[in-house]
Amino acid sequence: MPTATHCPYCALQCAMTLDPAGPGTPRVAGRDFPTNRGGLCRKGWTSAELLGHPERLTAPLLRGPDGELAEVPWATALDRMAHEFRAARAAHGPEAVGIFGGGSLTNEKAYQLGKFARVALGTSRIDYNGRFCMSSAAAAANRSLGLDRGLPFPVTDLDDARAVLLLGSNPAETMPPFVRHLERARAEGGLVVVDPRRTATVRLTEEGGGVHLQPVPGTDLVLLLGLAHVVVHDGLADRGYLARRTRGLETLLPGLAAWWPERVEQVTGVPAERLRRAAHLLARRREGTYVLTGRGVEQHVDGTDTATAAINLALLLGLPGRTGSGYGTLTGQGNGQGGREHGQKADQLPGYRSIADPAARAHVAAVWGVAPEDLPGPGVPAVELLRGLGTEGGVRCLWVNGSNPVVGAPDAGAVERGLRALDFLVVADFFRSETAEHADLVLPVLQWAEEEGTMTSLEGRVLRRRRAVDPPPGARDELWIMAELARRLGAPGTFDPDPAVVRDELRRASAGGRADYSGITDELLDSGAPCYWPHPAGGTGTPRVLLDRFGHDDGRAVLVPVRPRAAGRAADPGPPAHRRPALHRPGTLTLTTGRWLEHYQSGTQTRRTASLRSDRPEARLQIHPATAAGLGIDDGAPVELTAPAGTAVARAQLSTDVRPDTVFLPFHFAGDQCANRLTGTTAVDPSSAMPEFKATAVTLRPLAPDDDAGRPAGTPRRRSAPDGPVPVPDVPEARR
Ligand SMILES: Nc1nc2c(c(=O)[nH]1)N[C@H]1C(S)=C(S)[C@@H](COP(=O)(O)OP(=O)(O)OC[C@H]3O[C@@H](n4cnc5c(=O)[nH]c(N)nc54)[C@H](O)[C@@H]3O)O[C@H]1N2
Ligand SMILES: Nc1nc2c(c(=O)[nH]1)N[C@H]1C(S)=C(S)[C@@H](COP(=O)(O)OP(=O)(O)OC[C@H]3O[C@@H](n4cnc5c(=O)[nH]c(N)nc54)[C@H](O)[C@@H]3O)O[C@H]1N2
Ligand code: SF4
Ligand SMILES: [Mo]
Repeated sequence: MPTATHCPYCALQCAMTLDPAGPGTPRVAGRDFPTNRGGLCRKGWTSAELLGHPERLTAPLLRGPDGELAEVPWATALDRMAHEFRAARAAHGPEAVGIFGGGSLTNEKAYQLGKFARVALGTSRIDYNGRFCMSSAAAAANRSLGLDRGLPFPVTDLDDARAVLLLGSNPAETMPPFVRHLERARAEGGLVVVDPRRTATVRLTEEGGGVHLQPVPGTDLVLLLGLAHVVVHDGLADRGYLARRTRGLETLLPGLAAWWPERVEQVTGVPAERLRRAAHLLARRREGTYVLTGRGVEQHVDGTDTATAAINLALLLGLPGRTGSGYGTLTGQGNGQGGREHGQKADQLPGYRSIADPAARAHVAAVWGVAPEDLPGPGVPAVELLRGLGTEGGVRCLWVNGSNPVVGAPDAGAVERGLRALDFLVVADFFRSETAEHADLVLPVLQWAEEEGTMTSLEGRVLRRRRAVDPPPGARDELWIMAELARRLGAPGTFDPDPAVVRDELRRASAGGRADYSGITDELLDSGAPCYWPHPAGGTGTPRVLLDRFGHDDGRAVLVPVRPRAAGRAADPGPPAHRRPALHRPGTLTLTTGRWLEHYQSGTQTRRTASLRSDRPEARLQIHPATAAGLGIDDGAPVELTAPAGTAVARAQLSTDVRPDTVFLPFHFAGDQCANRLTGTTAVDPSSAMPEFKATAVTLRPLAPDDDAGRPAGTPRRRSAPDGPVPVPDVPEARR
């Protein structure tokens, strides 16, 4: 019998059916659903290949005295894990035990993981890979709009859009079926894309007569101030809306005055005329205009302020909280939305509640059957948690569940050193990821099609993930693992292995919170009715969540003035201080990173998918031909990239689609092709703790072909990064 479910990968959560009948891989078919209308991308089509993959883990692996991982029975594995948790706690206190979760986990698992950390381990040290994803967008939306729901309206609202500003987002590769919703805007010449590269999304835009703005990476805040400047100074702002629905206009305007388009051009490289044209286009189509952000503008050390500037622009145009226009951000991971609502983020409790709020603590503690004062306070964000691994006062015993930080986290070389310094590392995954290779204990878990649960998609809609096939013998569900561990640790409260029971508890824990799921019953989910949060018990769901009022107490949105951080410095004899430093240091280029269509994230999954791997077997460094010529780099030749954090190697792919001062490397590859060996953690966004993924100063050096000869793709040239003191990188002033 075919089972109706959703794709395991991104937040679009395309609907599919899985038919396990017959030999071999279950058959995948697209299923009609508002977000994907039967469409799937290559990752979705090939997703079922991994279910019966030969490298699938089917027994726990424990590192033996010989240093090798070897299969052990589950009871041995769980006894050992509980023993190590207890030992670390006894020797160093509860904060020495930590959990690193992920945005691919179901709501039930994310919820239980947060509860497990606080109740069974008594630690505040839990955070997750979503910190590297949408934390800046979330911080900005909370601050300006009083609510963080990726899209506060259904995706299908975009079908009627006549103009869409896409900021640092490349959905033609990262969410292909989503692009259909932009068709009207595209055909009417209403797409405006801001990206330092001419991407597949930019090509679509150009074909429709839309506008591509191609800034220097990391200068989006200035670009957005420039757009807002034009809107205000050309009389395009919606004064009536601003008076009715916002506050703070008077604090915003002075900061815009100085950013006239010609000045913005000097900083961003975007021609002043194009900027004006874009602003007027967005204002002219006001009734059908949307502003959407992606990781390209958010994954910066000023990501929160940049997302705030995008919201300010949308508010000046009068877009958010109305039907037929709006602001939103495109959630990334399959459950990127639900994953941040239910408690695996260091500062949050279920229902998008703050762990520092006494009322929230009392409510959740009552559901969990513990005393509020027994719940730990806020923990530390991902970068800080990873930086402290194995140190005095840091985490000594870590459980990674749903992430591959050796590839996906910034300063991946330092992450590897941290993992090696741990007393004990447990990794739960269905494959031996690069992080699992460092583990003392590996726990084999279920894949999406083998489990039951719910996911919350990019539009805040809760969806059923259904079991379509039987798991391989030996793999176990994380809810069962947590139940077994809780019992061994003598944890208070209940840890039920049944997802339906956990879901019911999640509903109660979320009741009254911002992300209230209490009315989203199993019956409602099964009926196929759209279930958008907030959905209080006895009430209805909320597809358009900001229509009547914004999330702040007075119902208004706040115009928060933001400015380039270093721009206020005293007159600088050199180039403008707010320019990204990479550009002013002779010989350096700006490295930006991101995604290809064929691979997903750290690549654990898609690098094991035969057709995707054969099409995209290794990393390629996108570089402008003029830049390459200047450095003596030929197309296809190996190049070494060096940044303060480390080095990486990739073959060059010459392309005029990237700015000459910028190079692009996908982050899907491991070993010395790992882009995150170059990204640093010396600075993070002060509001969201987002590291800098999208603008790193690098130098390039062509490698002699035989430097690279005989080395299969992705094999480290050293087995590991050198040990010893970590050199303090030279961080330019503007980035501190
Ligand atoms: N194929 C595929 N799809 C995915 C994923 C995947 O790994 N692979 N991951 C999913 C997840 S978790 C996420 S978060 C989403 C991310 O989806 P996107 O946000 O679309 O993905 P990225 O490629 O990280 O970044 C988008 C664009 O930002 C541009 N960019 C880089 N630096 C800058 C800058 O400084 N300013 C501006 N304006 N643009 C910049 C890049 O050139 C890139 O084209 O994709 C989801 N979908
Ligand atoms: N340079 C650079 N770095 C980036 C980004 C970038 O644009 N540039 N983007 C960032 C973003 S947006 C994101 S979201 C992160 C992602 O960063 P990672 O966490 O490194 O990425 P994933 O590959 O999704 O890792 C998930 C791991 O968990 C496993 N897994 C999947 N589902 C489950 C499950 O249900 N249970 C368990 N136990 N395991 C599971 C997978 O097999 C995989 O090994 O990367 C960030 N890193
Ligand atoms: S767009 Fe996202 S959800 Fe849809 S098939 Fe592709 S990876 Fe899966
Ligand atoms: Mo993400």
